[in-house]
Amino acid sequence: TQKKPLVIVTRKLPDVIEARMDELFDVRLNKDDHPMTTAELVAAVREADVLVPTVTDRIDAKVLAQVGPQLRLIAQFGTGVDNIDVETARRRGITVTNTPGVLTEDTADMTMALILAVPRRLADGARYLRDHNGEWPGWSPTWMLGRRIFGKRLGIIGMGRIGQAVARRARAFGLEIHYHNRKPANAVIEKELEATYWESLDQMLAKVDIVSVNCPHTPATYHLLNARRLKLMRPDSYIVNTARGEVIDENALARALEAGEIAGAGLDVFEQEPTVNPRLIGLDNVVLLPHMSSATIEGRVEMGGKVIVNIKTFMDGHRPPDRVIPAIM
Ligand code: 8YV
Repeated sequence: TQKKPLVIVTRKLPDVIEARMDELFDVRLNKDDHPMTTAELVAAVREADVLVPTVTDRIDAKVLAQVGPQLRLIAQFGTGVDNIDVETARRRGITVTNTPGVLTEDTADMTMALILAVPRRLADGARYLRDHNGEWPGWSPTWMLGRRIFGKRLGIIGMGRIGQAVARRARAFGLEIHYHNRKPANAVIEKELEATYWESLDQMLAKVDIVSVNCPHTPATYHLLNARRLKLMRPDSYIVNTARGEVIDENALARALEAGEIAGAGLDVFEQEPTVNPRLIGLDNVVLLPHMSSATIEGRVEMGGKVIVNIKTFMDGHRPPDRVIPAIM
């Protein structure tokens, strides 16, 4: 019988997934679930046939310079692969896969939750009751007023799977859909969503009430929302980000929020995770979440299932379903 491939998993995965992996592969698990240090990562890539990393593992050119000749596959547990230098991996003959699709709806749900929570001050109200031990002055005509969602304009940056799933939800809440993307979505999608395409992000930003970031982090989207672009947004507008912190210049955003140049923000992702910019913590008009948009039990099990299929298909000598093609810049 063929020797089973050594699969090194960098974080603790759902039990059912670990058990299944154990049957199929010679698997080395990270039982105590600590984020791997660079030294541990280097040791892992020297030995593994397959590495299963997550968003918390930086697999850059330095780490890839140390890989052993047996490493042929990096099967990311996650959809975004901005933690991996995919181009360098390709040049070293290493295939990279990810887990697209299975976290689309969960991420879109959390995006919608933030779109509702920030303008309607959901966290503000909840925090008030908690901080005041359940005591409050009682109803008042002018207390805890937020802004209406219905009828407003939503500007989605990145109309991929997640952007489209956000648009579908937002339509049910009476939002008008606008979007910016490298290219227009196909006609069927545009028609279904009655979405307006903006080739110019600058023009869209000046027009919409809520901006939602749903694009990947790539060299082309790094600090896409920089100080200049944030200034184009209206002072009564909001921004939500469930994609990657790096797409927004976080210091510029904190400044704009402090100055009242933007009304509020809902952020599930940050530039220097797990660190949250301290300037954001102090602001009342922001809702901050610890990167949990895809955090459902169902989603994590399906992500693990995809990782297993990708490894198995690759080991059987076929092209894995979720191979990541390095972007042509
Ligand atoms: C994943 C994510 O859970 O899939 C992504 O891109 O950001 C997450 O929600 C994480 O990446 C796990 O690696």
